[in-house]
Amino acid sequence: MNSTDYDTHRENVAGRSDVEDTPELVAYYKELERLNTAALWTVANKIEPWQPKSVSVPVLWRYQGLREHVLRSVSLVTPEKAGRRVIYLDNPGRRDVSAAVGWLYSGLQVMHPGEIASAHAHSSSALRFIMEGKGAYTIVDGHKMALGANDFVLTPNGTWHEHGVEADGLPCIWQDGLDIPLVNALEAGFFTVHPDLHQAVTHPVDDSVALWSAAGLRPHDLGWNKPYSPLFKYQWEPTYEALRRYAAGREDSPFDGALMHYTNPVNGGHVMATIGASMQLLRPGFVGKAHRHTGSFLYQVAKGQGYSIIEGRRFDWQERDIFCVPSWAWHEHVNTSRTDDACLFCFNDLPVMEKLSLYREEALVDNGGHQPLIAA
Ligand code: 1HN
Repeated sequence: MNSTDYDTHRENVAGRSDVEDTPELVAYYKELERLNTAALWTVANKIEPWQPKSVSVPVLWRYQGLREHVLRSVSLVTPEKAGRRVIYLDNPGRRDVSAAVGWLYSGLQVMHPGEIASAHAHSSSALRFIMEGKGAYTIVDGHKMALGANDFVLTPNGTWHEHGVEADGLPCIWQDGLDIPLVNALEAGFFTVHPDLHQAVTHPVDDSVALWSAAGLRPHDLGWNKPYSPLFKYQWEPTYEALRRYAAGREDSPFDGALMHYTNPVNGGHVMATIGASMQLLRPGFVGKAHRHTGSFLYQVAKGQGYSIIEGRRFDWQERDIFCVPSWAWHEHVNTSRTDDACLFCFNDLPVMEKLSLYREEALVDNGGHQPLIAA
């Protein structure tokens, strides 16, 4: 009963539990169970794996195909009835916790011009990455932000937030990312609906960008001691420009090309306490090598086309596709275009892994640093 499928090469070595069932032991286990106890050696190999073995499956969600289903929800439910009109990404290995990968949730939210989704707050941290449309906005604690394609916006833990699309806009779709599965696993989830259902806009539109994203400068007389970034919106144009300059000024990382983290301008750290985010640029023809690390990662293709090999399987992607890399999964990225950059937006649980001292990383050394492909 102790055999596990964790690592067949290293199974049953000295120091690991290896107790065969006998009628006496089975009877003993039953008695222990009645006392709400159990013998550690019956579960030790399972709860102490040699290395992380994610139950999340590598998945590519192709936007083409999914998009029409997301749009169809508009005629089926209203934001008022649904709360949020979202089609979420349901990893086959994580259906029990509604996660897209690991302890991260993600979904595609759609709103039509003139629609508004009411204000609420929760102890989950959330982010949005805008996929298409015109006129989308989010209000966070009275700060309204206008949102365009590839803009990245925060709605941190505890903040009032609501979304809408201006009446003269176009249908909008964005990706939501939340740590709800993690917060639920920690049994720390609270949720409150705003007493007026909507917030007053109490600051100039996009003021967080005006105040907090000046070129390396920080306001003298504005204090900030909250555990998340005071800059709520990271716009695409300056992000892409920064990446291009970064890529031009140095050699690529063999694994990630040019990768930059979105940061809290106050301390240079992650944007929120539990979720980090990055954008990376793969120059034309970039062929990355394989590595693996702890943490769960969801990528959206912000620009370009290529493929990633994840745990020996190739996933071909194009703009707006989303894919996940589970913890400790081998992965390598390739930009198949000879002329254009590819950009991958990513959000992840790195702040959690780092704070808990659980981050580990390893490069693949065999086979020239590339994974052998597993036959489909
Ligand atoms: C939420 O607050 C939003 O604010 C979207 O748009 C998806 C999924 C679960 C819990 C809260 C939003 C969510 C969510």
